[in-house]
Amino acid sequence: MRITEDQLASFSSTDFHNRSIDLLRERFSKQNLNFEHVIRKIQGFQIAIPSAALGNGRARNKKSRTGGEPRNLNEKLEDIGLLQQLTCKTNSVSVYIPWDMPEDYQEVKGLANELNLEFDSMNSTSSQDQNQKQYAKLGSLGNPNKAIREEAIAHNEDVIDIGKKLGSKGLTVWMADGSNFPGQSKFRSTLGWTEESLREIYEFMPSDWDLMLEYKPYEPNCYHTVVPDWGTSSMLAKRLGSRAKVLVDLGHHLPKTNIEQIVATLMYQNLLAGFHFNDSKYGDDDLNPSSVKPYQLFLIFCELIGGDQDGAQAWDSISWMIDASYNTQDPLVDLIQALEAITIAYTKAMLVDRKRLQECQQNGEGSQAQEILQMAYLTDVRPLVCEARVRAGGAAEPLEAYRVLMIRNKLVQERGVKSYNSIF
Ligand code: RM4
Ligand code: MN
Ligand code: MN
Repeated sequence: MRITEDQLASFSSTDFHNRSIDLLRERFSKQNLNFEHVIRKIQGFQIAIPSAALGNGRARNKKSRTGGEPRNLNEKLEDIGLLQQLTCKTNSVSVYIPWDMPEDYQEVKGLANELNLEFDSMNSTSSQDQNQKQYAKLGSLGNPNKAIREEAIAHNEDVIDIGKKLGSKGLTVWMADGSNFPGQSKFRSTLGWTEESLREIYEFMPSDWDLMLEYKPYEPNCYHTVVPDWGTSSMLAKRLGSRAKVLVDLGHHLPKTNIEQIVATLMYQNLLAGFHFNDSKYGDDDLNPSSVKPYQLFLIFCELIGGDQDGAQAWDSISWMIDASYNTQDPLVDLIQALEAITIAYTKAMLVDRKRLQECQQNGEGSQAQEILQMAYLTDVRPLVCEARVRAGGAAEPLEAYRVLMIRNKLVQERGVKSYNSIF
């Protein structure tokens, strides 16, 4: 289904919105910030949706079916099309293989074109619940058994071939490899095999592709993970070559880790591939971005903007994707909230008075630096995000529009109550 322009326009901004914008304009001129520039930046910021997030799917959590779920990649594209119409915040899909195999390439590409959607990086899969049964014990690309490693390499090469046909330009690799008992696995050997396998995949990639390597401290293995942290991931990326970089999934850190510092350090080396946005309380919880630690997300964006402005690593070289799991609620509602939350964090970070902050940093001023950050963080930027969206043709309040237009009901009518992608 598609939403008509009239329907979108019926959710227009209110008087309250206009007054809030006037106040923000005043604040901008006091701070010497260019209002139009910020609006343009918000509009330009686009976040990819993972094909795996559009149904009540994904491993780990229990599922409660919403109904009207997309049954194949085409229907997933249609869902992202709806999100884009409402929010103007997502113009691409990141496809997981084998979960979302394209059936008819011409048809999929034609549909994406019609919906103005692009294909972001491709994702291979490597854990035991994802169709490759023999990885279960000792992993995929780092498995001691050469035949299994070769199968895992071939899987990644297949994913690249599929991505080439779709017009993607990157491969994201997350490895579930590791072990559960001390002594079960020889650390150096597994790491070496992993590097060799990754090198084959890297060399197989077209020259205009990037390889993005995730890291994660534990799960599914509880004793040792082959690529547990950003240090190991960046070491491997550097050894592979300049088109390999480190992907930061916000849920892949032990509690209390300073993720904003990791981001700064990666940018320092031009090694930041991009993000998988989500939030977490304990581990890889796949909660919605900003639902638990919104200040952390704000601080991460402060580093991203700073790193770009200082010339460490260009903003445009970084890719943005949501990687959260929607099992208990309507995934489209969660995704609208996620897109909004990420954009809010980014917008707040643009309001930081960087000149004054730099002076504080030069003199080691803690409390003033804190005040500067809080001033930006505590500003309600929702009217700015709304203004940018409405000007781009989206709905003033996407969630309200989604509910009032009864989009889920219509999808249920179209696709049925029990519709879903059977691979989960
Ligand atoms: C992992 C990681 C990957 C995702 C899998 C399903 O924790 O976040 O990006 O593809 O989960
Ligand atoms: Mn991830
Ligand atoms: Mn994850």
